[in-house]
Amino acid sequence: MADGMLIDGNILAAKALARFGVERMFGVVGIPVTSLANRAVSLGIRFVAFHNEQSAGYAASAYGYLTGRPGVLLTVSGPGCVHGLAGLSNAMANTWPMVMISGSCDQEDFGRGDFQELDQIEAVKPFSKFSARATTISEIPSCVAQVIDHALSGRPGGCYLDLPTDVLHQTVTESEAESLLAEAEAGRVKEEIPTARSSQIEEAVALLRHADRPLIVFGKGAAYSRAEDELKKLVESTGVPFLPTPMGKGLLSDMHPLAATASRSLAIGKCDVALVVGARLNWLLHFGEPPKWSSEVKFILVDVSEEEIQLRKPFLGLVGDARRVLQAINKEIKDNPFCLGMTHPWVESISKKAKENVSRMEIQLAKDVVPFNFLTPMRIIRDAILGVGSPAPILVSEGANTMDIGRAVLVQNEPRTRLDAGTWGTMGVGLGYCIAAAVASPDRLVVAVEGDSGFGFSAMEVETLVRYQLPVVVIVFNNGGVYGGDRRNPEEITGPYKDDPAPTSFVPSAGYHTMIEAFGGTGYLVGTPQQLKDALSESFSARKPAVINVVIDPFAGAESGRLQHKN
Ligand SMILES: Cc1ncc(C[n+]2csc(CCOP(=O)(O)OP(=O)(O)O)c2C)c(N)n1
Ligand SMILES: *[C@@H]1O[C@H](CO)[C@@H](O)[C@H](O)[C@H]1NC(C)=O
Ligand SMILES: [Mg+2]
Repeated sequence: MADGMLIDGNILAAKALARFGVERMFGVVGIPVTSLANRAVSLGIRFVAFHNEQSAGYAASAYGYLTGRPGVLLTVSGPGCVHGLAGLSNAMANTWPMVMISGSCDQEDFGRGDFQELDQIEAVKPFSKFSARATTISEIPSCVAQVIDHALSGRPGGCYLDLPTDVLHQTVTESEAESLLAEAEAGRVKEEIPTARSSQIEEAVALLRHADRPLIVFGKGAAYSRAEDELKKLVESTGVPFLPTPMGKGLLSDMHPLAATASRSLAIGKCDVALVVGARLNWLLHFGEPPKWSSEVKFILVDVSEEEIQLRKPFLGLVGDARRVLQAINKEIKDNPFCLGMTHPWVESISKKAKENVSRMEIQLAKDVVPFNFLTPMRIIRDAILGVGSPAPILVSEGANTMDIGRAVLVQNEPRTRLDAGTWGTMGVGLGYCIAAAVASPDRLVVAVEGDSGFGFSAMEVETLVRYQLPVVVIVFNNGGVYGGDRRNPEEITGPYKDDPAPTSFVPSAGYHTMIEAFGGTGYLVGTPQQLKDALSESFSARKPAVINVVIDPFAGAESGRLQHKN
């Protein structure tokens, strides 16, 4: 290319993204970023175009979690940026690496009511860990490098890059571009991940060794750091029972003999030392406090963030990458091993309780209840997923009853195969997560188990599944609304609108399966075990976009699922 050839900001931004390792982008195009998307495609980046930035943002966040590289969301200015905040904030809540890039209005016209004008740097502040604006074209490469690096550094999270329209239209020569890119690359700093001191590792091992009732808890932070092999080594060499958080499920198989998932109450209520790895002591773990936990429990907290340790004030805090800290712990144990054994009273009591809980559950699961309750179809789905074998499908799940019951029944055997509503309990993540999973792991089938309300938040993206022909099967538990049927006492509802449908109710018997048919995908309407089995077996082997609309008794399940005390 001739040295004098000019390239604009869109091209330079695309070049910077490609050069700094971005392989996938998610978004919605329009003025002023359409050309950025097209240029990115020409440079080998796959751009997945969505209907709505919310879903695209959720996809970018999940892609970051699954791959360990930031997922990139591209949006237009103003409303596009605002919709994208859903993804950015969810990435922060889940501590997943993500970069949102938005076009913004002309810098000269800012403050005069320009097209889609918004102070986007201000808007993203509460929802991001770092943001940058390229104020001239020459700043684009270094800004791109910075947002990518910050998203991954320390505790991962969302970052934002603002690209004003005038900057996207400025030009530099090809050779100027090259030197700007090289300079930005040279300026990148490889972050040093802290690792706990060896005295702390020794203390942690001593605590575990001398505990009467030790427990290992791990979450999606451990999954993100790919700590599964070290966790397996630790659990199996010491015989300490373990409890995964919902998205920690699968780091060790749910069917492992030391899994305490089915004796959760006993495990957290009675343990005296808990090694918590890559999981926060937030609401999901009852803040680590009584009455769910013993007031005597000593927490050993392993977290990549020093602030998290300061916030929780554990008995012992180990700052560091989960995998590396576990590596050090395993090394320390190896010199002087200990193992509880399956006949240790603590291990035995955990395993006894778990067996009781599981057999109680299995009796309920074994029944074929029609009209469907939650358990019968969940058992059939569990068996169909297990029938796929390895590599296991990635499970996406959202809803209240549907997600809570699914979490207990569906089995995770491989790491990072579960994506759900997460730390924020966010509804609407479903289709975005499905698309991210399919794009991040093309060898895996993706299966979504969704409440009908949860599904509705992002249902239009079934068209995106069809357009890209992604191997995603979406199963909708259709109980006619949020939590299911209208459970109100009619006498309590008065006033001129008392005959309106309940705020929790949707159109009964909605034909969700026909939505995907409108775009050429396959839809199934099922109400019996055999119909569901047939739909699953056909759609799982076809590996083509499908929606299975499962008719559920609207009065099965509970109001607000498991979280009744929070309602
Ligand atoms: C963004 C967002 N909006 C609203 C809610 C409140 N909410 C919690 S669960 C839920 C839907 C539950 O219904 P459904 O998905 O049909 O599951 P079901 O309990 O019926 O199986 C809603 C709206 C939320 N968690 N997130
Ligand atoms: C029974 O097992 C399920 C998951 O399998 C779990 O959610 C529930 O908390 C367990 N019950 C008790 C009392 O531990
Ligand atoms: Mg529902």
